[in-house]
Formats: sequence, structure tokens, C-alpha cells
Amino acid sequence: MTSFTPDLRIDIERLLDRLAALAEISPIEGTEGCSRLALTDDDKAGRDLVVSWMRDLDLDISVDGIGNVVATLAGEIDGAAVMCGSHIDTVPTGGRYDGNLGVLAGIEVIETLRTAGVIPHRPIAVGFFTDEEGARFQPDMLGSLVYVGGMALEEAHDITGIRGRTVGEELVRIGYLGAAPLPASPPAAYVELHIEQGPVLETEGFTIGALTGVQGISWTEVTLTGQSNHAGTTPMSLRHDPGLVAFRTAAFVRELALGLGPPQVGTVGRIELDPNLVNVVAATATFTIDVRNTDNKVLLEAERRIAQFIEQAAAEEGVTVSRRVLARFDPVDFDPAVIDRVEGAAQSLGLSVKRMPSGAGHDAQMLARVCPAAMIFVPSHDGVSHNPAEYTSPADIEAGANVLLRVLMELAAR
Ligand code: HGY
Ligand code: MN
Ligand code: MN
Repeated sequence: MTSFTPDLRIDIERLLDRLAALAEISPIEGTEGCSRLALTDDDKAGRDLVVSWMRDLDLDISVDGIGNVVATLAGEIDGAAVMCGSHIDTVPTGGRYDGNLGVLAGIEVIETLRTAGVIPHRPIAVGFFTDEEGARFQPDMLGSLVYVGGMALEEAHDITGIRGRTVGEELVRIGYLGAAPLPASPPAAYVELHIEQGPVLETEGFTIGALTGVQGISWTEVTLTGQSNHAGTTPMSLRHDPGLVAFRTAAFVRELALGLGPPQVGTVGRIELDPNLVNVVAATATFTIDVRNTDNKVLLEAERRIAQFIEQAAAEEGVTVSRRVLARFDPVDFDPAVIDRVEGAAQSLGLSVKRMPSGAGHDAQMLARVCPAAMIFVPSHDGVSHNPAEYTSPADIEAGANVLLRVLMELAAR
């Protein structure tokens, strides 16, 4: 058995080949992106391919009751594994790197160790978590939330998706309702490699982000009910138009975020009018509000002011309001010692590195509840993500994966 040598490096061509092969499953025509909504047949096909790579490496593979898959390389000792991973479900307009990079880089790290004959002191595991995106089943990070005991399995199984089927039904249908116990016993540590999905690293000329934490996330679905009526005959003074209140709220969310200033963000990403016809005043308007901030106090203030605005605008228009919380996660701080290791590994590889918070949600923010966790970012070209044009250069991918290799080996050596 050889111990970890500092000049060990990943095989970037092998990693790029796997990223390309996975992106070939449900590709978005004419782009580099792919569309694999959680627990669909496309997601199953992606899962089957990644599990086949895990099997080829002769890893111990476990599937749990929410469909999370974890593959483990045995260590000298049987203790808790040092874990890496991310997700392989995508938004419908997804790129090939979001989530996929963290999982495939983890597999690449393990293959690099295997090929070099290195047996880590502690086991090293790589996993993918179910429904990280939350685009089909809310909340997002659902699989990792259940993995750490943040939601009971039964409750998660009963969640109905935007296509009207439940998580439990879909897990059975695609054959990923596993038996591994939940919540899982905590890993020794967790490190996630992910694309930044924003413009900071590229704009400021850094190769590696050493993540300090993840901002708080609040998702709410609001349904407004008014009076459907003829668009031509109904005088403006007699209307009860839920669409108007929805659109005014979207404008208010933007103004509020600008007023509170960075890092506050606010998005109305989904609006559905019913009956959604050119000559009919809508009966109902259902829309979602996504607001985030690294400071929970400011995030709570934003939520309060938006709720107040909706109540007032609805009362003026004579429409009623109902709301459903889709996700609400406080900001998370990562483990200082693991952040130091990410920064130190990048520096020892001669890479520029910047400490920064994450704007997007990640499975690491759930694992941080049960073990020391941190993240490694690599740049997103033009900051584009959740878009098929998402791109990260091979050089940056190689850099990020080598930082992951080094951090995992250091953490697994103790
Ligand atoms: O919405 C998010 O931040 C993540 O991509 N699920
Ligand atoms: Mn992601
Ligand atoms: Mn995403």
C-alpha cells in the first residue's frame, strides 16, 4: 500500500469523458446542457450510469429510502468515511456541471487512489443526493435533508411534485427505493466540489472558491383568488384581478431586494394564471417567491415586508390570499478547519483562492448539520448557470478536482 503522495493528480481526460457521457443522457438539443428532473426516467438513466461507474471501481454501494446513493472505498480502518458528492438531478434547463461535477470528481478521486494503490486510513465515500434542485419536488436539497434527519422519510415520501406524483411513488417506479437506514450515521467530514454558478471568481480572476457558508433560502408559493370575468365587458373599477396582484408583487420583490442591497436577492420565477386566456380576467394566480440572504435577520425582514405587501395589495384588489412554504433554510457557516484545508490545498497547488459565501443552495449545507463540512468552487463562465450554456473550463475543473483529492486525502489520513 502506498500512502498519499502530494504529487498525485486526477486524470482530467477521464473526468471530462464522464461529464460528457452523463450529459448525453437527456441532452438539450443544440447545447451542452441536459435535462434530468428528479426521479424521472431521465434521472433513473443518469443514476444507473453513475452507479455502473461506482460498481466498476468495486466500491461498497448503498441506496437509502429517499434514493440517495453512497459508494465507499474501504480504508485501513472501518470508521466513519470522509465523504464527498453532490447531485445529478438537474433543472429542466440545466447545464452539464451543476451537481454532476461534484459527483464525478469524487469518483475520479477514488479511481485515482485505486490506480495508485493508495488505501486511505479512513474510508472515502462519494454520494449523490436525491432532488437537490427542488424543481419538481420541494423543498430543494430534499435527499440530503432526509439523510441528516432534517425531515422524516414518510413526510418526504408523501411530497407531491409539480407533475402530480409523490416522491415515494416515483422512487418505487424508478427502482431507487433503497433500504440503507435513515437518518444516515454522520460521515467524519463532507467536502463538495461545485461550480460557482455566479460571476465572482471569473470577474475577480480566482480559480478556486473556499466557501465560508451558504446563504439562507426562503421559497413560498402564493395563490391569489379573484373573480374571473370577461376582459371586454368588465369595467376596471369592478375587477378583482389576481394577476395584477401577482405582477405587482414581482415588481415589489425586485424593488425590495435592490433597496436592501447585496447580498439580498429576490425572484418570482413561476407565475401561473388560470384560465390563462387572452380575453379572460384570471380566476387565480399562483406564483413563487425565492428570497435569500446570508443574514437571517435581513431575510426575515424581507419575508415580513413581502407578506405585508401581498396582504395590502390583495385587500385593495379584493382578492384572497393563501400561501405554502416550499423551503426555508437558515444561513449555514461551514467548518473553519475544513475551510482552512480547502484554502491550504489550493495554495499548495499554486492556485489562486478566495473565501466567499454561496448564493445557491447545496447538499453541503445539510451535511454541515451533522459533520464538519465545506465546499470548493470553480468558476462559471459569465456566471451563467441553470442554463444549458453553463460552462467551466477543463483547466478549472482539473484544478478543483485536484483540490478535492488533496483535501479528502488529508481528512482521511486522521
Ligand atoms: O436553488 C438552489 O439554490 C439550488 O440550485 N437548488
Ligand atoms: Mn447544484
Ligand atoms: Mn442547481
